[in-house]
Amino acid sequence: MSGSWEEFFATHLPPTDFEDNRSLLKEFCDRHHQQGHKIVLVTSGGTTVPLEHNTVRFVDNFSAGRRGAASTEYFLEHGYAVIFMHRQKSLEPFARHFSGPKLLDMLEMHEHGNNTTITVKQDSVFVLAPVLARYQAALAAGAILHLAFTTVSDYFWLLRAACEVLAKFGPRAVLYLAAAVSDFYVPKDRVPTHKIQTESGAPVIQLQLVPKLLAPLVSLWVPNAFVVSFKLETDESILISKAKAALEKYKHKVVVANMLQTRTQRVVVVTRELNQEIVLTREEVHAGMDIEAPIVSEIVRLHGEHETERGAGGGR
Ligand code: PAZ
Repeated sequence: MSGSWEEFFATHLPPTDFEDNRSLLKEFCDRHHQQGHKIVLVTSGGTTVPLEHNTVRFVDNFSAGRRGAASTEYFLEHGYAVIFMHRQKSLEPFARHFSGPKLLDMLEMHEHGNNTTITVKQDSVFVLAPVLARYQAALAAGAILHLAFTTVSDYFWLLRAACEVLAKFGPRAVLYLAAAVSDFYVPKDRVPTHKIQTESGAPVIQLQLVPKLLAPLVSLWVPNAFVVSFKLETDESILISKAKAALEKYKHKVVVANMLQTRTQRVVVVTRELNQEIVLTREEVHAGMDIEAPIVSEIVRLHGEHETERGAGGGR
């Protein structure tokens, strides 16, 4: 039991907004289940590992949440209901197109005496309008649920709660686990309550391995769902062997393998049968094309095959 996922849940309290999120998940999933929709859980962004309970410092990682935010938009286009489970303040679908000053640059202000109006610059309308239309359509259809996490423990609790409500979708559910979840954490009993002080010198912080939730997720929580995990490496020579080893170990369907530096231009979709490379050309990169469009198309195709294998309509 030591170091196991059961121990992790037994020793870490759920986040304070957990019950609210559980209700939102239940309402969202019940509605889409009744309507016979396909559903995908997209996880996105990095997790933190707090070094203090009253957290001033934490261990974090590079993930911006671009993969999850962009993929969500493409799953919506393919008609899926999407649970977008993301790191607080990471990129979000639709809004990602206007991060930083981009949105402000599209606006102009007009002063008329005491009245001020703000309009979109004429040459920005063609950029803003299609994104706004897709955003409003997703909202009007109630097709997207946003849930936020920060720490690795928050992520664990939310992921398990999402699986509880997704199980009834059987093979109609996709889990697209693009978040960069920390592999290490500081066990709760070794996290000091208050800000670590400098007087006693540099702290020695012993990290422990995070239990791999993919094991219970695939075998116990959502055994019929179509599970896609992601594998990030910085050494190309081990990328595909690690992806294959994950498929072998956890027995899920697909690993999307990517390298840190080239993750927006090249991925390999690894299944038991095939390694399929998806690469954007230089022109496509310059034109601002998202690699997530072809990734999601391929996942949707493979999900269709999975549904057929497991019996269409299963879990309804
Ligand atoms: O979030 P982002 O768009 O900056 O990066 C995406 C990614 C590299 C985090 C994702 O594609 C991925 O590989 N996630 C899993 C990382 C891992 O645990 O190996």
